[in-house]
Amino acid sequence: MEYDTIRAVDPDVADALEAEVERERDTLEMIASENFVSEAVLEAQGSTLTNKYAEGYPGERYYGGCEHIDTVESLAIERAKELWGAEHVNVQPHSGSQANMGVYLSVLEPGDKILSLDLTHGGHLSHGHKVNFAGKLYEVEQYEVDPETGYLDYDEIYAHAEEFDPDIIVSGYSAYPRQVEWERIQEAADAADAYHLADIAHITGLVAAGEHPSPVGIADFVTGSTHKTIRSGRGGIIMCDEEYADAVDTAVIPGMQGGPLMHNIAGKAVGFKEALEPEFGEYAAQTVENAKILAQTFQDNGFGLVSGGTDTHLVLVDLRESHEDVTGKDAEEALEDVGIVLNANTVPGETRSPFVASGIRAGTPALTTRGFDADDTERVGELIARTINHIGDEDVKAEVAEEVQALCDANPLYE
Ligand code: DSN
Repeated sequence: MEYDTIRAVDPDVADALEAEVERERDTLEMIASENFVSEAVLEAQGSTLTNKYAEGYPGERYYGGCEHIDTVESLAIERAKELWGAEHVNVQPHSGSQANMGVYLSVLEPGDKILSLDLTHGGHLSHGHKVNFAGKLYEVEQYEVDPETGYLDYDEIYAHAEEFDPDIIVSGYSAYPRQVEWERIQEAADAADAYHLADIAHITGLVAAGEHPSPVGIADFVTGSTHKTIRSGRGGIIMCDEEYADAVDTAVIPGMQGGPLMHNIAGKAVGFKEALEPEFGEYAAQTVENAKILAQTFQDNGFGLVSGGTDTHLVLVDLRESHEDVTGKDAEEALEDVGIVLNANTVPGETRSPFVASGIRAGTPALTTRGFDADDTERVGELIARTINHIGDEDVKAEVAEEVQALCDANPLYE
């Protein structure tokens, strides 16, 4: 069999792949859930493991020829245990949403009750939004952040849990800039005799590095994405105590997924090895420091922030406080025009549609991976503020775009 390059086989896709590398190089990537994996992780994900079916788990597969697959999956599991300290780990979920589905299927019946944070307050679709499987299969009530402070109101969550009597409480969020007090959520779960799922999708890397307190050992289940702050192969992960191991593993396969994406699991194994190196701790600390600098720069430029700042890798700007007529979408588009990529985001008390939204969410994981330090990040914050303050001004747009390119050139990516 002869092999050809993508360029030879499919120039259209080759063009798009090359254009994407250029786009990643020449823009400031500030979507809080994105990151840049190493070339070693890319190599693992592009490997022949994509060819292999391996339903089952290491040592117990439904297919032959799994000896190398077993090595890779076992390494991913052992490294994950070392990173997060969990008793049991399942690295097969195809995504963070799939990880949450695996947990629900392991301990809930259709019609059971979920208590989770509202999407517009920082939650996630898979925590029970009505358009999502979780909202269709289960009875869901949602808590909100305190409208005055933007912080979680743990007393309110406790009272809500006592009243609603949920079967599971979901903590862990997609747009919450503050540290989560896992014990306080656990108290509410205990009061309702409910399970507690902590979804650390966004902060897997921060938790592994000790930059955010860990819910492992507090919550019954911890789920995450493996390509966000932890910067490994794409997908999801479930962690739990040994007592739930069989229920979780059975829920994932045969309960919900077929063959594991072994090329992605190889990427997880490689990324987890990288995250066990001391440099990863420095990276995670710099990611949080950069987010704090970004928050301060926004505030110095008159922008309002949900919760007034950040403890994590992301900042949530409430544009209503400074720019009544600029929507999140307006800001997202103006920023993309100058080469700064982030997303419009709903904010607590949102009155616009989620496609338009009144806020923007900005994250520092990807910029920090490419080497952005405190000074670079302050400059980025100023460029964002300048762009939003001068939407429609072509001179400002050209000046900012030039500075964005200079920052990208000074911090090269995938050379
Ligand atoms: N899409 C992710 C995020 O941006 O937060 C969540 O799945």
